[in-house]
Amino acid sequence: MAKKIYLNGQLVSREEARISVFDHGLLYGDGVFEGIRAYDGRVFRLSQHLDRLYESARAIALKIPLTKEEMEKAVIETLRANELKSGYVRLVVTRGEGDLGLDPRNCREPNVFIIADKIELYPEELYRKGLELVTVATKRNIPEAIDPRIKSLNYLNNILAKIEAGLQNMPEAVMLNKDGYVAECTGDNIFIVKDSVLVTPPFYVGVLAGITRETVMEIAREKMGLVVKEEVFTRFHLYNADECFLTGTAAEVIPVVRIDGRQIADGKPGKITNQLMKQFRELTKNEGVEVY
Ligand code: PXG
Repeated sequence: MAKKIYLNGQLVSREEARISVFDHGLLYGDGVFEGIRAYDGRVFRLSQHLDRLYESARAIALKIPLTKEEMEKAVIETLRANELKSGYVRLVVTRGEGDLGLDPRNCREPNVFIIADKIELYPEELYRKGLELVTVATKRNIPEAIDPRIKSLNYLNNILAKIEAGLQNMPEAVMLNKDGYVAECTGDNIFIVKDSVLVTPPFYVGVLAGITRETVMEIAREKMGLVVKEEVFTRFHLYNADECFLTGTAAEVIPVVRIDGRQIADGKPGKITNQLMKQFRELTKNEGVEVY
């Protein structure tokens, strides 16, 4: 359990880490966050996570009261204070305390907090056998309303999709965009493999710019010599894919073997997926900002 929480420049106990009920992060979901992982004393792709955090903040006109360098130090400090070598870091910046009106001009100062804790790993069996997905009726937010590239505290869109999957006893949901193109899952990006080419939806479909997505595209191109395309596709392409997998900070690379009751290829995790899983895990051991 997390012992020390970073809260606005100080490391405090769990009991002391409290935020006002007037914080607009809570009242309106007005804020941004990051989910980051540390592997054996190294923080994976920290600068990419911080870049995304600051871009999300800028998109919602939220000025983070720390420089990126200060934020990087704060993340490392928090991991050290919790004596964690491997784990999960949740970095949150809220609009701060305001009044009972949504106008952010009444919020004087953002609240910044960082939680470092053990990561709840998915059962290893899922990586060997693969996941089953179901397409849900809830569409991914349209970029013209709330751009899914903003990693904001307002996750109701994804939570509704997760609820729908859960009602069907399915572990994860495929979300389409308003035009019916495949977008992403509730907390992971999606890829298909067809004729040895990797395809993932482009940003304009309405997806989060996943750091794991980016890492996997890099591994596929540079280490495996594969062609990777960012192209729109539909459920037809999902059902007829040779392989399918999801990417995300928590899940890393996880195979998908069944979608909407259709078996994908032979129903077993694909060869390229297995190689990517291995290469990804290798990379997490060899790069990252050192904590100790
Ligand atoms: N799409 C969405 C909607 C996400 O929320 C991803 C894709 C994958 O992005 P990364 O950068 O992680 O490869 C996410 C990531 C959590 C949690 O605790 C959520 C995410 C990541 C880590 C933890 O719910 N979402």
